[in-house]
Amino acid sequence: MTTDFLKILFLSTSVGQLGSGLGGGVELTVLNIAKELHRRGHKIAVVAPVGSVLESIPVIEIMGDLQVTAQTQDYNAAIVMPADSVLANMWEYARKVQDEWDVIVNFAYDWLPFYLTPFLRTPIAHLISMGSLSASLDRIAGQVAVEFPGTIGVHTASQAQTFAFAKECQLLGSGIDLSLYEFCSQPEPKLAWLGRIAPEKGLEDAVAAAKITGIPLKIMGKMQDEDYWQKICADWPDAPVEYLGFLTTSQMQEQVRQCRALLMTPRWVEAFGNVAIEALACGVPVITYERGGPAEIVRDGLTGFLVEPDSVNGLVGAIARLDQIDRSACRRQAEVEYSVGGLGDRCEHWFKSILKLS
Ligand code: HBI
Repeated sequence: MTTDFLKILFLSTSVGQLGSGLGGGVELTVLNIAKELHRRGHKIAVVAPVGSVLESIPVIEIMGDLQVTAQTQDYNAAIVMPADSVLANMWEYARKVQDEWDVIVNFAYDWLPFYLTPFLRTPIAHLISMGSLSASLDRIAGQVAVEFPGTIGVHTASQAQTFAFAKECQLLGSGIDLSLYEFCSQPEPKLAWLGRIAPEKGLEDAVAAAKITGIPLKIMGKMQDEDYWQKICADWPDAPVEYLGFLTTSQMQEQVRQCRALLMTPRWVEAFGNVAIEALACGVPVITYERGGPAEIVRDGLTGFLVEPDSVNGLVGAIARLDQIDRSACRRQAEVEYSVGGLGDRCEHWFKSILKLS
């Protein structure tokens, strides 16, 4: 192995095909890290469920049944492995080809990849994409954090703090290709909400704020929990909201850039909140509950507002103060702190430290 160029095998999330939106922020993270490291000359391949697409990055498609999503399970639920588990099949493939790769990077938030770590020869880097959700993952990841120091990566300090092994975690932040997001200085009188339509994202609060302020809310993201969406529509029949679907990055930013602000209403400790930096990159201020990753991203009063968690009135109060925000400061923060180049630097350093090359 030359220390300049690494051969890196990515193992994707196991809950959906890359490109389906079921993998939430991890899909964008896998794409951005893979593209940036490939651009730098590293050899990259991504192992993912069949049907996955990742622009020009080579994808090894694996058959099998998708994993149950961790956030729908109880904290003490037993580990669920479908009979023909795509996750198990992905790791069977990785075990077979491991000697062709310098490092394997796991993006799945599941017990199996952590359990398998001591059984493989090739070093494994685990990028944990959510805060603590299950006793089984907390326990097995804690064992890997002790046995393989430095191999656990997370996005933010508040995400790390949800785990007992917080101090063992590498903080990676996140990053996006800023050239894909066009700055807008003159917004229209509307608000945006982005994310998987699911209970942990607290969409109902953003709908309530739209109803109170009378400002139209544009909702974009994967329709993950239809019943949850139907209940919001039933509870708020005349709120000025419109669901625009699960859009491509280009289509999404075309909509978001025209908005006065992005509302983020996480009920859980959002590990990062890629949608926050996507909005900032368009010059769009972010109004977010002061909880988890987004609270570490938004500069209160400068690039958006931090609001008391679960306070709809707090959202309404922040919306009334949006004229205080200089939209170019939002774009500048994305450029300084959340470029894909910075993310690439942090990942390169992480992988090389695991391989004891730096
Ligand atoms: N659940 N079991 C499981 N495995 C994952 O990889 C996973 C998940 N839930 C959500 C998820 N990944 C991603 O949407 C988030 O990490 C962003």
